[in-house]
Amino acid sequence: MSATSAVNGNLYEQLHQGRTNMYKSKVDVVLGAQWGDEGKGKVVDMLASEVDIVCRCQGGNNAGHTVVANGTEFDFHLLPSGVVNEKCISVIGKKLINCLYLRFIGNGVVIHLPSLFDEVLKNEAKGLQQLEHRLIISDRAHLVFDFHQLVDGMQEAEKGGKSLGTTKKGIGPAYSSKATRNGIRVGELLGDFNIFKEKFTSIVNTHLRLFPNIKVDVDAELARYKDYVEKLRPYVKDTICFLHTALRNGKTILVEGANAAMLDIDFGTYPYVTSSNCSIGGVLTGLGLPPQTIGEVIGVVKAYTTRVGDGPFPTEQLNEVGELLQTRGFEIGVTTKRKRRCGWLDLSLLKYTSLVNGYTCICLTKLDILDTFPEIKVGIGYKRSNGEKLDHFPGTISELADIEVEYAVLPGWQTSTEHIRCFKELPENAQSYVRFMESHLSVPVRWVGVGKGRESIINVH
Ligand code: 2SA
Ligand code: GDP
Ligand code: MG
Repeated sequence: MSATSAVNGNLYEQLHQGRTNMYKSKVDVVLGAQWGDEGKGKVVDMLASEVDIVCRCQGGNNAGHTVVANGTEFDFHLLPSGVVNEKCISVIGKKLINCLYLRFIGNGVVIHLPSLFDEVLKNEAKGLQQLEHRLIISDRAHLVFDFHQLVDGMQEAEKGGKSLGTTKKGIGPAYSSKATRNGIRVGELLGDFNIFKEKFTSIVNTHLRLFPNIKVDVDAELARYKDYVEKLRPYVKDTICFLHTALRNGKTILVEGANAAMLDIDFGTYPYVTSSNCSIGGVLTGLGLPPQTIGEVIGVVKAYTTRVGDGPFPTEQLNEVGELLQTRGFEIGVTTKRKRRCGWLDLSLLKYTSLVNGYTCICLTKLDILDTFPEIKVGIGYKRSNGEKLDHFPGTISELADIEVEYAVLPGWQTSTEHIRCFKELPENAQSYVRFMESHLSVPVRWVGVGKGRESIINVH
């Protein structure tokens, strides 16, 4: 029956009219479009100088985001990237702190406290100041304990040749505890310590039943966590109200996605994925934001493809091309120091992650790494071994094992692009490479990265 009547008119049309917007600003999002390490840290740092609050919404210290500012290299794992922003004025409590933006760890993140405090100390030693006034942690974020990390290592060892290649930072086991409702949140550590003690003992016992070989000194751990309580307290807030108030007051917010769409627990190459939603959905659930608050969705795409850890990788080059990409691109994991696997750009994969994330623009990084190649291949389609063309990204590992990649071969430019700052000054073949990708994805490329530093960026439009 139609919802149109003489009295009420078309109810469906009315539903879409007269929407009010209570927010003065939007949340812009930076997301990894491949298997991670696309250069999200650099993009966040580049944009952070214009924003008030930078947020992490998922993942933990499995992430490794590099920022090179004024010749100093910073690596961030749990802290959102970005170095120093002299512009912004942030309201903290009732004080106005003039200078440095807020870093925000949302409810969707899993936090290993010893690593967080190490990271804070390390960055303070490198010159980042006043983190205690500028870091806000959600009371709903879950804790990663050392035993989660032991279990991560043990699960990997048990899988033998079929391991996932995790970072062994305890991410999967911590999200498992969350999903089975045995996890412990930051807010619970700051509450009644006897309740924390009870919950901690119980969660350890659960893990000992499943993994009798792990060693956990419960008393020593409890003493360690008791020490963290007062250290942690100044950072912890109800982050949901805080963010919504900031949006109503017109504060600018940038979200730094960790990992990447192809590592998303739902949309990635399951089970060779991480344990969180690293695509746009994780931004909403990991910070408590409604969809209408989202502004730009910036997909960060490396000019070729890399993957660290195991799992399918259709355009991987297990040959001198892959080796050259690895060495020229210094493709080494920031967290685990593992060599990253390398291959050509894969547009089938990017079309898929673009569907899921809805990129409004792209930042293409590491174009300079392709500078020496006489010809460059780009994956433009998949077909099955029986010749059938695929119009979607396969959902299972066995289907992925059966695909062949169709390539377009583009001419290289064989000139250094590192010093170039204007799109029109890029060699013609480099411009064509960018335009080729843009036209296949129907998403504008807004920036092109040609070096590690903040300054090594070309504004395309
Ligand atoms: P986990 O530890 O449970 O999240 O691992 C599951 C899969 O997710 C991959 N993964 C990553 N891939 C790329 N970069 C990541 N961060 C580090 C970096 C990685 C490093 O920035 O370089 O240092 O090795 C990251 N974190 C997780 C992981 O390889 C597994 O395939
Ligand atoms: P993230 O996890 O996405 O933040 O990326 P990582 O920091 O793990 O890895 C990206 C690496 O590429 C870092 O070493 C960056 O300094 C570097 N990088 C980022 N953009 C560029 C670029 O345009 N050119 C070059 N040569 N290096 C870049
Ligand atoms: Mg990384």
